[in-house]
Amino acid sequence: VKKIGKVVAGTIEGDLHDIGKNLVCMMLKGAGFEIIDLGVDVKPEEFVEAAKGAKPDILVISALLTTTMLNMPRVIEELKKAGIRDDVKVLIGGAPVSQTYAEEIGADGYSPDSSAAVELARRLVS
Ligand code: B12
Repeated sequence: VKKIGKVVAGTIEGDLHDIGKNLVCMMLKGAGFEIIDLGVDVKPEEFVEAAKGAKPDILVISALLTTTMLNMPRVIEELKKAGIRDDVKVLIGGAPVSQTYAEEIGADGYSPDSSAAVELARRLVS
């Protein structure tokens, strides 16, 4: 499969749920994205370090807890502090997350499931 983009993925700090994130990664890989999976309980600073190092097109951030989704905007703040917010698209998802929340925190996109995530990721890199 021809590579169409690079993704750094992870479940946000404090959260150990990874089934949904893994599904999204598998579907993106199948669609031609290179995946760097940081795993679970990923600190905002770790997302930013990976974004600096690997220079992905998209950060995929998952949260399954209403408490840990509140750590998602910290990734966007840290990207801004590092001066690289405009270099990478931020895609968020997970059961408690919504389109409204994505807009509120300034993410570039939200999808309710892994198939829709692939379509959105394709659009974001095209
Ligand atoms: C499996 C599970 C666990 C497993 C996780 C195993 C693992 N390796 O992931 C274990 C047992 C470890 C666990 C632990 C806990 N859990 Co739990 N867990 C679940 C459960 C049953 C299923 C979640 C799941 O995997 N769903 C299936 C996947 C495929 O769906 P998904 O994650 O939503 O992903 C899809 C979409 O959301 C989307 N998506 C996901 N991520 C992303 C990212 C992007 C960028 C995009 C675009 C899309 C996307 O695509 C996916 C595919 O379609 C849910 C209840 C439920 N029925 O949902 C509770 C649930 C999430 N857990 C809950 C809780 C409370 C906990 C614990 C706090 C329990 C405790 N007291 O210890 C701990 C937290 C541990 C921690 N720090 O994270 C609550 C959360 C409540 C809340 N309001 O926040 C839930 C809702 C159960 C409940 N009804 O109370 N849990």
